[in-house]
Amino acid sequence: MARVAFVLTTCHEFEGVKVLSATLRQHGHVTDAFITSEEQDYYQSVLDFEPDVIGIYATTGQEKWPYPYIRRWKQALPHLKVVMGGPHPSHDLEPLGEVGIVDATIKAEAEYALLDLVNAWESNNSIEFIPNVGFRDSNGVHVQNPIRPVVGDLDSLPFPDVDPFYKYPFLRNKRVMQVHASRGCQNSCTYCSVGLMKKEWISGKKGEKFNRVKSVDYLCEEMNDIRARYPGFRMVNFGDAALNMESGWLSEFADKWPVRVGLPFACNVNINHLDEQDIVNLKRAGCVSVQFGLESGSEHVRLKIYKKGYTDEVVYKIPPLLRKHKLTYRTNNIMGGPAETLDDMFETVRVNKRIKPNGCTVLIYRAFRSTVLGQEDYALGRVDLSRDIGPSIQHDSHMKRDDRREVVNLQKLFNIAVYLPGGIPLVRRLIRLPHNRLFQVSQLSFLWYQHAVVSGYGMLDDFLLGLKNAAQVLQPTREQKKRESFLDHMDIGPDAAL
Ligand code: B12
Ligand code: SF4
Repeated sequence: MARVAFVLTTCHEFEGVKVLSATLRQHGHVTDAFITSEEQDYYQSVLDFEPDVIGIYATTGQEKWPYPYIRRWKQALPHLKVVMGGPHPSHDLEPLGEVGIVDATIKAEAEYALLDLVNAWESNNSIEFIPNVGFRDSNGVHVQNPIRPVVGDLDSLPFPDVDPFYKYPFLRNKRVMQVHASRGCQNSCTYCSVGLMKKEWISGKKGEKFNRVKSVDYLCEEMNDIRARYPGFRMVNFGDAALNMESGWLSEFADKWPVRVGLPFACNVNINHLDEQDIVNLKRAGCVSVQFGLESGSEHVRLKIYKKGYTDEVVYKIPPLLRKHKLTYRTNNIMGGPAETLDDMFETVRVNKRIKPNGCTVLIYRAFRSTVLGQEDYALGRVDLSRDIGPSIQHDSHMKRDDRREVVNLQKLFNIAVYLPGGIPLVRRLIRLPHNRLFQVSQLSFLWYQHAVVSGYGMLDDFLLGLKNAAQVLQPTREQKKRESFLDHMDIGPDAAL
């Protein structure tokens, strides 16, 4: 029996960690998760747990924050092993360069790889042949083992383990519970890691699928298992790329969810695969709000650069149907992608005005090496390597652009341009001004209202969540130190509704 501590700096219930924890517990190990904002003395809390293994979940840019803690934990617990998983080490073995800190990485889905690794460390066996694992060989060379197939049947996994998260009063007492019904995505947008995941994680063998859904029965049982212990939740937010992942699933869901669970919910949808009957089913099931990625108002940028797959026809067809069935909807938008001009970005404003969403989330384009477009950006020298903008896609651009100031300001003032009468000419002038806090406060206010009221997450919960992640999500970078702001630290994933 090993003791495994997951260390996290974002105040959120992580589906990946929940499932890893459940799998380890199912096999006799002891697990817990530690969120920086929720602990009085983070170092001591983890130390008191006496872990044998520390697991770090890392997106790119968010891998280094626990290193100073780990140095101290390793001094106090000389046998301690550290593994890093998640999107960053799945595409980059660079963390293995942190000799004395990271002992191994895991690429892709980690349920059984982590179990094998923990078992091997516990019994002092070699980790060299464990599929998915990355390690330093005896010459110090970084080796990535081939990966095993992704979990084929999500129902074969134990229910995600919420206890390590709901031990925290803030997470268990908030209004909205975070849940996942699926893995994968129908799209392969070039700015998102999903495209390369599909290529690298799926061998092409018959029966192997990247897009998978939990059965409706499993999902309802999972929910009722959680609610039996944590009855306070008033609403569910599905973090999936799209709840309409598999044809036919929504109809069964609409039959069973209201009877067996009965909580209202918000979710993301894929508008290419959404028809009126799906919208009726969503409504019937208790959906109150959906979110989808428009990303760019320019059809050229959306289809050719981002390969989003949504034509203008679809973009204009779905919103009236959502309004007809009284579902509120929010769009996700990106500012400052490669080949996108300021006029294209104002086209994104205009399309939003036309399709009348109840809210617009706006992120700044960031080139990740784990994406098709990001790799192209680095190869073609479009990224300003001298700029350290931290991991966020909320506050600044690291692209080489002459109009960077305008792009960053437009992201902050986007909602004013969309919702204020005469907003576009006003914002066209304002974006030439230096960055300032007023612009950030404006963005924050819209975001807060849209999350809290439109999507139903609750004013106080949403405010507190923002504050917690403001303090804890990111390590300050050189530039953040210069102009630290609450908004920069809001934690919003692309197409992942908060
Ligand atoms: C839901 C979601 C969110 C949610 C929840 C966060 C989360 N990561 O779970 C919220 C809204 C909070 C969010 C925020 C952000 N997100 Co987000 N998010 C997603 C999304 C859509 C699904 C993630 C998910 O739950 N999948 C289902 C679970 C079961 O899979 P999983 O999390 O990958 O976990 C498996 C493995 O990764 C691994 N694993 C997970 N944890 C651990 C831990 C250890 C120790 C080990 C060994 C393995 C391991 O095993 C798990 C089970 O198989 C993905 C896109 C995608 N489809 O993957 C983007 C994605 C992860 N997000 C991304 C980004 C950029 C962000 C933000 C940085 C955005 C920002 N604010 O600037 C923040 C970062 C916050 C954070 N700490 O994660 C990027 C990461 C890209 C990269 N290369 O780093 C992704 C890949 C989308 C993209 N643009 O490509 N996000
Ligand atoms: S951005 Fe969203 S829709 Fe596009 S591939 Fe990623 S998860 Fe899917």
